[in-house]
Amino acid sequence: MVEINFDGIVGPSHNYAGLSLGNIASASHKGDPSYPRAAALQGLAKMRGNLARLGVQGFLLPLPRPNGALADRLALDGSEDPALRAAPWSASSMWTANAATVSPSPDTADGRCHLTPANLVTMLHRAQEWPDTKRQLDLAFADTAHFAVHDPVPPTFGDEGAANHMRLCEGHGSPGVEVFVYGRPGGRFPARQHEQASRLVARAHSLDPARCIFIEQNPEAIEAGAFHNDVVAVANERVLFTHEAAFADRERAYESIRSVFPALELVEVPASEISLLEAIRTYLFNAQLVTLPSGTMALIVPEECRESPAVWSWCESMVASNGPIGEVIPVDVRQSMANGGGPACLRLRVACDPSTVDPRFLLDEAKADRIERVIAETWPEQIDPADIGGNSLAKDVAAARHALLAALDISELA
Ligand code: SUG
Repeated sequence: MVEINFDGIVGPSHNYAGLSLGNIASASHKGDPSYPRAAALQGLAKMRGNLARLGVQGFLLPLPRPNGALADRLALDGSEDPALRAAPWSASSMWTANAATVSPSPDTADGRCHLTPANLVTMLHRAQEWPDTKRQLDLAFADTAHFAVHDPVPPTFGDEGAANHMRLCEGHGSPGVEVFVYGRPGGRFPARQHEQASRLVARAHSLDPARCIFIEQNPEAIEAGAFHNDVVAVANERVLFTHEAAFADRERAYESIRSVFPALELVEVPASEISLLEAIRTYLFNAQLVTLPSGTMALIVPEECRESPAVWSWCESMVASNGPIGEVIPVDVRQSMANGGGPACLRLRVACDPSTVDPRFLLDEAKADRIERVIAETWPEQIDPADIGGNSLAKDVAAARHALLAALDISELA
């Protein structure tokens, strides 16, 4: 059993429409031209790097866009807010950390890996994702002897998937402690993950209640732009890497984890070293914390971290300190970052036996070459805000996705 990262391939309609209230990067890049081809190639380069490092890598495909059914329901006639017009075009499914919450087999009562697609109800452009996401999860994890794919949490209770969920364990194949982090509404920005949604997912996945922990996000962190907990904390095996301002009551949060998982190794970054705003600007915590085959733990961070003197010098001293995180590896995912999606947003972690997954969703070098060729030939080079809604772009975007499905032989999703 290994941990597989399923990265979302950045879709051909990737654009900056400023759709996510409370996501500082999305708001500040609203109206900028986007570069879908470059964005998808950046994501693919990250996948190739991790395939080489970890020996296994999965992917999920872009969803059909523009979403004609949603466009019809919005009664678009040109008089609407441009944000409404842009919603059916969003490539937001690239951030697969929001595709589902995953509980691997050692944690569940029936010994299967359980996945619940996130309803993403807080944001219109994201709420359209789950039916197509579920279709894809049903296909990739079709082996019902090993996987159970649930229906999403019913609306009202917002659920944002793995971005608000962490798992602590001795190794990916050992029983884990699952940590669910929710926000309380009432602040300037929406609290996207509801406590009842987290509790419902834990029950649906038949987790041992004694090994589930529910923690409130710090309202100050949400206010500062941490719209998901994975913007300020990440866990891998025994390690929790977190900003000190991530949780509403940090001492109690750490204590409640330690009480069921005494082996916890906490790496906490104080605000005096890296301010909450700098952590959110650079996305230091939206990193992939992975165990390399050598046993060393590596933190895969956005390039933006290397450019920040405060963040980079902290990383350098962390590596020198002989702590649990032995390496920091920057990657360039700038096109995604400009919409608030770092290396961790772009991947969904599934701990399982790779032979139980539909092999069409697993990457190898030859497949990466094929994907790269399709992107280079068919993904739009640039999208300007005025292009959104146009027929010719709609045709190009749909044709590009179909070319990818054909190249990967996944016609079920056409
Ligand atoms: O939901 N951005 C995404 C970013 C998701 C990041 N994921 C995690 N933290 N796991 C969001 O806010 C921006 C779309 C736009 O503005 O066009 C957007 O949806």
